[in-house]
Amino acid sequence: MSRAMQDASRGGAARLAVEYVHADDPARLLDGDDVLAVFGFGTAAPGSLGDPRYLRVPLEPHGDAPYEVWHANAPVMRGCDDGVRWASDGELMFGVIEVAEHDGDVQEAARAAYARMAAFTTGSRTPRLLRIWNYVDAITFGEGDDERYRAFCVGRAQGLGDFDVRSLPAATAIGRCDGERVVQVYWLASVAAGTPVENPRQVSAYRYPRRYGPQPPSFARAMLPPAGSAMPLMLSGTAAVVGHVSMHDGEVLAQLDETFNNFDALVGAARAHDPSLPPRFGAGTRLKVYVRDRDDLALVADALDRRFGDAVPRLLLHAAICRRELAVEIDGVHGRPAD
Ligand code: 3EB
Repeated sequence: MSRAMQDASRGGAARLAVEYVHADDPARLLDGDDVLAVFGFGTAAPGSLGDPRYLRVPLEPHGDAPYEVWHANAPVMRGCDDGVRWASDGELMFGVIEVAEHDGDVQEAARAAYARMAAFTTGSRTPRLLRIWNYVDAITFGEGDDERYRAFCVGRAQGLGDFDVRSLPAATAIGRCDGERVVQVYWLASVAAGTPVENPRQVSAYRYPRRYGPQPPSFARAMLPPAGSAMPLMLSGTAAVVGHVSMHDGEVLAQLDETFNNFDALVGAARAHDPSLPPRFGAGTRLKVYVRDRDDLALVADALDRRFGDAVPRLLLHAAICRRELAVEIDGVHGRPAD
């Protein structure tokens, strides 16, 4: 059977629901046998709960942070293999790998993380990468092609090996602010392939011109889930980039508006494939909002309150964006309210 026929025959059973939940005892969030992953944010969250489904993301939240919980189909299996911590329900896999940099060599740490992830997922029942998150310390440190984000992009592409840019996963690459030189990569993979979506207002990142570095960033702007699955659209980290150019340098609120203009275009492109997706963000949307300057967090929170009120669950995090002039970036998921 061809890969495509296998995908078609197996696809459709995947389920993913993303929730933001307040909890005094996060260990209880792991009780459900449909729980694929739980994320805690910042120093107030536990570093480990002795379960590979739990991950602390080292970004400080603004205000009282919820935990992020991914529900899939029960039962979820889990394990640790050669540095990969994983959980899977047979349709979807959550995986995480953390690689310490030696002497600040972020390129080599990224290469090693991606090579391990690629080998692990390719050899699993869930070989199709849908979505990847990357957390890298001091992401805009260094000048020109020595900038750490550019070195990360080189190592990422090396670790992926031979790849077709048209099947790259959606992604976020964001700067942690805790001084730990550890490349943290976590991902969602599936049995059946999703459909990558590009943004008509933006040049595809994998086609960025040379001025942004020797290796264009390897990601799709969004990923539609496998056909027939009960999963939201997965939105990559999105900022005030129009074409390939950063807009509104120094104006965080103008960048926020531009980011939502980009999301309107991206959701529009996704709706051409799946018209049942709501055209606007709402109760089936979850947003993670990354803000570079701590002093801008309250300003951005207020602007989001004015834009959405209580209609869109969201989480604000203090994090460095991979271009210095970008003050805000947002990623998330977008689906029908019942998803
Ligand atoms: C941009 O539009 C902003 O390198 O994986 C967003 C999402 C960005 C993912 C990545 C980078 C990445 O270019 C930066």
